[in-house]
Amino acid sequence: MMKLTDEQLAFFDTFGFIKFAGLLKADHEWITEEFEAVFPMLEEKHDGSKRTMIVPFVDQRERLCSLVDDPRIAGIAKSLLGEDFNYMGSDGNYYTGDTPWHRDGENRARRHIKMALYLDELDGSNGALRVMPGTHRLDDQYGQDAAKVCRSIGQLGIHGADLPAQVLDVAPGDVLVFDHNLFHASFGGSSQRRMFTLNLCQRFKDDEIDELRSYILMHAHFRGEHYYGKAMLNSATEERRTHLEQVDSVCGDFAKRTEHLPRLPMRIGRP
Ligand SMILES: O=C(O)CCC(=O)C(=O)O
Repeated sequence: MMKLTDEQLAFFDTFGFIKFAGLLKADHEWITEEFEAVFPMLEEKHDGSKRTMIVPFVDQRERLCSLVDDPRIAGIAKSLLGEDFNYMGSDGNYYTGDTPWHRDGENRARRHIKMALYLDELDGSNGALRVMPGTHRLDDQYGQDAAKVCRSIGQLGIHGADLPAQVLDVAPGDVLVFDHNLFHASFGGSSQRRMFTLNLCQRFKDDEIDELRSYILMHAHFRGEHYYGKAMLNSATEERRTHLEQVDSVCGDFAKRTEHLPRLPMRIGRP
């Protein structure tokens, strides 16, 4: 099982991201094949006019699900989130164009991270992810000031690509990991930029279960009793179950209490 060093942990704590160059290089071929195998489930083909997204993504294919158990991926997750981290879902994308500066969340109670796998070589000129180091520190004055600048960028007359940031150039097989609180964006991408994510977090404490319920509702890929896709649940080992159990139990419980309400659809298709 991979384990992050103290230096890597300090880097992540300080800057809010870390890049693992070449981590899954040997697996790039099958990962790309599996990625492509998910998209035919959509009736509409990606035509480049806007982003095409599938949620939950890795949950659609057993082999992609196995990434949650992979000792490199699980090792990073355990180092950053603890042995009993939660798998919180994933999205798969054919992006078109820019992604403006944003945070994926504002979490104070626990750490939420995203692992992003881009399947093509990218740099600052063609849509590589860029991050604003340190902005994950929500209560730090810098984090607050940076948030104001990012949100008022329209009025400032500055293009997002001109804000100070770290561009994370990627080659196939690299894994990018960042805190959901971190400001991130991408500019100059083509209409065929391929990427998928894994979202993971620390286990919710017993008195935070209402917050978990809200998270599940907000992310709206809860169907019937389950938040996860069939392949994810059916192929789960005991070890993987540790990372699914908290969300799945809340969904089961929630499903019973909301039987009379219409079910939320699985969010498959275009955002
Ligand atoms: O690659 C991109 O355009 C942005 C990715 C992103 O914002 C995300 O995954 O949260």
